[in-house]
Amino acid sequence: MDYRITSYDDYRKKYDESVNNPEGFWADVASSFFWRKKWDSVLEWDFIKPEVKWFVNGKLNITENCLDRHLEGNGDKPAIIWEPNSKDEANRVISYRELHRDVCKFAAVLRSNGVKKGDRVCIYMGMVPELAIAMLACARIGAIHSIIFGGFSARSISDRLIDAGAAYMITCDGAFRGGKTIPLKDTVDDALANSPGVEKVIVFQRTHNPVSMIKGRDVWWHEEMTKVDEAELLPAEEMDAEDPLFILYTSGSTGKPKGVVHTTGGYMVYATYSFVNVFQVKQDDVHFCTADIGWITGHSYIVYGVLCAGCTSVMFEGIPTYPDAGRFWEIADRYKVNVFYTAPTAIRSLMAYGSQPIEGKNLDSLRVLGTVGEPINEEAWHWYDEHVGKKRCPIVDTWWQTETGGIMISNLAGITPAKPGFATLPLPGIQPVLMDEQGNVLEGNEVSGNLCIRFPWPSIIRTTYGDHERCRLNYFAAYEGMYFTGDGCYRDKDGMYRITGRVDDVLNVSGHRIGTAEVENAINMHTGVLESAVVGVPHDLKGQGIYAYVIMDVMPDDDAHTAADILQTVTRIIGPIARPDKVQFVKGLPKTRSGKIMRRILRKIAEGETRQLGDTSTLLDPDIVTLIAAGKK
Ligand code: 7RM
Repeated sequence: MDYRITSYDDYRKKYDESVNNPEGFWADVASSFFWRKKWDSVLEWDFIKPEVKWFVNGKLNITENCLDRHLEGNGDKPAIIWEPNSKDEANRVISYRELHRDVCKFAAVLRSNGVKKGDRVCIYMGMVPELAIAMLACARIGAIHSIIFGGFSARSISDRLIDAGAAYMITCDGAFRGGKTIPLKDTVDDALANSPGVEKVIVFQRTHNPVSMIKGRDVWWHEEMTKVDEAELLPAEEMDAEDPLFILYTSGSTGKPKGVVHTTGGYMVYATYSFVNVFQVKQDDVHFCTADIGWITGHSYIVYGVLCAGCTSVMFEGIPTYPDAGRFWEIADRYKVNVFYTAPTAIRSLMAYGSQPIEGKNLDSLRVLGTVGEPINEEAWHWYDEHVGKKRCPIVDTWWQTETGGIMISNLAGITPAKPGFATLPLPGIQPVLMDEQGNVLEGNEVSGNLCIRFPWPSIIRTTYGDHERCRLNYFAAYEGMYFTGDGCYRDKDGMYRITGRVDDVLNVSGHRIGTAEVENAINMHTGVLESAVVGVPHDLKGQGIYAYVIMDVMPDDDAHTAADILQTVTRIIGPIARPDKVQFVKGLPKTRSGKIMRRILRKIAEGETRQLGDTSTLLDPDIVTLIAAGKK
């Protein structure tokens, strides 16, 4: 890992080099990976089309980098340490050699069930090692995985299955989460009733709750695995650097989630490079990322980046507060975790339990702490620093997105300075710019604007699956020749970046991205709803809460009852993460003459502001604002 940044001076030097000679810089980084064939050219790009190709004509398989490469020197090292939901169940420690064997075996299972290179495979599982095995097995044979977070509804699954044109699914009978058993297979069955394109479902048995297995379509994971010859380890498919590795759906400002496409070579290089540098990991480090693999954070920093770097990844099935709020700290002590990476929302929820669950825990193996997913408030930052890091662990505040594949702006642990509330400085290779609404670059410091990136990096989004124009419009059309992040940002006097939140209609609830339009569409499906408008409101634990204004054809007699029914509908259509925190029934919505909903006003009212609502003169019916603010129907 000779691309590791070792000092502040080295950071400055590498940053300059990455700007002045990006191709040379990235060729150096990429050289420390295993390629079946080296690239012909490092980069071809055009942000207008957009088209970006990294390591052109390079050939590789990411699983050879994650697994085979480590077998000789580190075959017995734990690749994954799995901590089950229940403390009464045994953990699992899976060495690189065992993981390699299981991935090869399951890859053979996929093949024998008809999966071919380029096929899309949807995965809907809980946090069990077999989830990592399933994704790596797809990568081994060149199938494109699309993981769907286990909290999504049947409807969300079928939307994604159809969009991805997936003929294969991998799931579990159920998942354990805290005190609950979640019937994943039942949800998949509901989803498949609306997406007949799926031919095969492979079911991993985790919870042993009864499930229905459809003849010819559904097969058991454990039965299929016994049919594979152990001795014959499946060789990896040779992939082009630009062959898609995975699709991951994420919310945008329209109602329909987009399938973000990442490709093999660039994603591998950047996920690993950012992992090594931001967390300053050492060869034998134990890394504990608390995200779910169903989100990009889990893809990059539980699976691909961590395994590529040859470290040990702790994978936790449960939730931070089960059976008590000391669970994370117990895991950290038990496995001698060196790097701990979580979200501000988790820190805030644990803060609420006070320092008692953390007292008596050692935590002296911890060396680096990280946060991701949303801006971290200063109170949470200091609590994390004092109680978890004992004021001796650097905290890295890592800003990035599903679309960026890896961490873009962050301090590097112990190398570059931290500043509470600031993601601080871009990694070498990343060129952020702030733009004003008119499309001018804001030069200099102490400025706020829309955050764009003006030069490609290896793991930039390549397309949105099945709709390239959508990718162009969403990310490359707002500012010509730039990638637009959708985030607002401030650059302070020292050139440090502070992410201020989304500037589009995307909410960030407990670090989960949810489009207001998505929630509105779900609400509008409820009987009797004529129209709705959803806005985000500050929320102590979740960062942002969801506030819904709803117009019914007949005003309800019992608001609470109807509101509860609507929440039920949203849960059924999207999933529990999208449930509004508050539903307010209204007679109308504040709209401009052109029919645009003035969300600015709705946000203020949701925050409890009833007087200073700003200019309402452009509204079609200004009186409606007074009614809404007064809570009148
Ligand atoms: C990794 C991930 C992306 C959105 C992004 C931001 C917000 C993420 C930070 C942050 C402030 C951070 N992918 N965001 N990290 N805001 N500070 N360190 O979260 O695609 O699910 O979300 O999350 O708004 O655009 S994501």
